[in-house]
Amino acid sequence: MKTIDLRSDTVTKPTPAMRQAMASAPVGDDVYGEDPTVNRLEEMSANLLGKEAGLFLPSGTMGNLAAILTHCGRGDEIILGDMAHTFLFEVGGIAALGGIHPHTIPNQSDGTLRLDDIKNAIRAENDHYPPTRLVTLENTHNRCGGAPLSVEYTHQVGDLAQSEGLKLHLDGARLFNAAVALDVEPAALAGPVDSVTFCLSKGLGAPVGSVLCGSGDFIKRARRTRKMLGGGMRQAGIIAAAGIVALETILPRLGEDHTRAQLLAQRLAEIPRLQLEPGTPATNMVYCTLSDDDPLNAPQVAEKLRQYGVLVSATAQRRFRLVLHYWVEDSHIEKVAQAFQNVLGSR
Ligand code: TLP
Repeated sequence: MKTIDLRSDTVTKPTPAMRQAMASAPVGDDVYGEDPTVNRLEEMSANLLGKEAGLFLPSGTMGNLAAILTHCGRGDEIILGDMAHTFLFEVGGIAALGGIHPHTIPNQSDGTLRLDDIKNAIRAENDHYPPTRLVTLENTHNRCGGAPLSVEYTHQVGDLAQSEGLKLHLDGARLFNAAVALDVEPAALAGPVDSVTFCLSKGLGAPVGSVLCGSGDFIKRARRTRKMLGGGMRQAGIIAAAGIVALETILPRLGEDHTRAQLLAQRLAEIPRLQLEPGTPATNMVYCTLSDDDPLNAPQVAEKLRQYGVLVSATAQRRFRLVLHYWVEDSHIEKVAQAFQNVLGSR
C-alpha cells in the first residue's frame, strides 16, 4: 500500500531533476564565499524578493534565529503573534541562545496582528522595561490555517514599525504560497520588511535549506551570526543546487497544491463528524476539527487513518492539519476522503 503523507510539506523528497543537479553542482568553500552554486541561489533569492542580498541556511528555524539575533541584542524585546512558529516551535531559541524577550500578542484567525495591539505592546522609555526592537510576522501563517497576509497589511505593519523606529522581520517559510494565492509578486510581499526568510524544503520540495534576504549590510552581519550558530557550511552547493531547481521548477506549480487543497476540502466537507475551519483552505493546508463530543480524538483518528495508508497531523486534541504538496496527486484525494469515511462514516 502506497502511503499518502499529508502531515506536512516538509516530507517532500527531492525530484529526479534535483538529484541530478545535486550530483553535478559546481562547489567551493562557502565560508570563503567561494561556492558558485550557493552564490547563485542567494542571488536568485534576493532578486525574487527584491532585496539586495541573500544568505543560505540549513533550516527555517536557523533562518529566523539568525535574523532575530542580527536585529536584536541580549535583553531586547520582540513583538510577535502567540501562534507564531518562532514562538511555538523553534525551541525558544531566541530566548535560550539570544537572551531575547518574546512579547506575544494575539494572532487573529487570519494570521494578522492588530495594529493597535502592536502599538500597545511597544515599550515606553523606562528603566523597568526591555527595549522593543523588532516586530515579526509570518506569511503564510501556519497555525492560522495557512492564511496569506496581504501586501496592504504588510505595508501597514511596515509603516508602523518604521514610525516607531522598529525593524520588521517576516517568517516567510511559505511566502511563495502566499504570493500565488494572492496573485502578487513575492517581492511585493517582502517590500515592507527589513528581513525575510523562506524555506526551500517545504512546498518547494528541496531536501534542505532556507534563505534569509535583506539589505547588503544586514546580510553581511547575518553571515557572522550564521557562523556563530554553526551554520557556516562548506561545499553547500550540493544542497543549494536542489534549491535552484526548486525555484525554477516547483515554484511555478505551487498553485496546483492549492487547487488540490480545495478538492480535498470539498470531499472532507461531506463527512458529518468533521468540520472545516472557516476560510480553509487559503493555500496548501486544510485544517478541520472533530466536535467536542466525538467519541474519538484527533490523535486516535490519525492513528486509524494510518492503517489505510493516510498520514495526517493531529495538531491538537480535536484538530487536524492536512498539507498538500508536490507528491500528492489528484487520485490521492479520493483515497484520503475514502479513508476518512472508513474511520468516521459518511452521510
Ligand atoms: N514548520 C513545520 C513544523 O515545525 C511545524 C511544519 O510542518 O509546518 N516557519 C514556519 C512558518 C514553519 O512552518 C516552519 C516549519 C519553520 C519556520 C521552521 O522550518 P524548519 O523546519 O526548516 O526549521
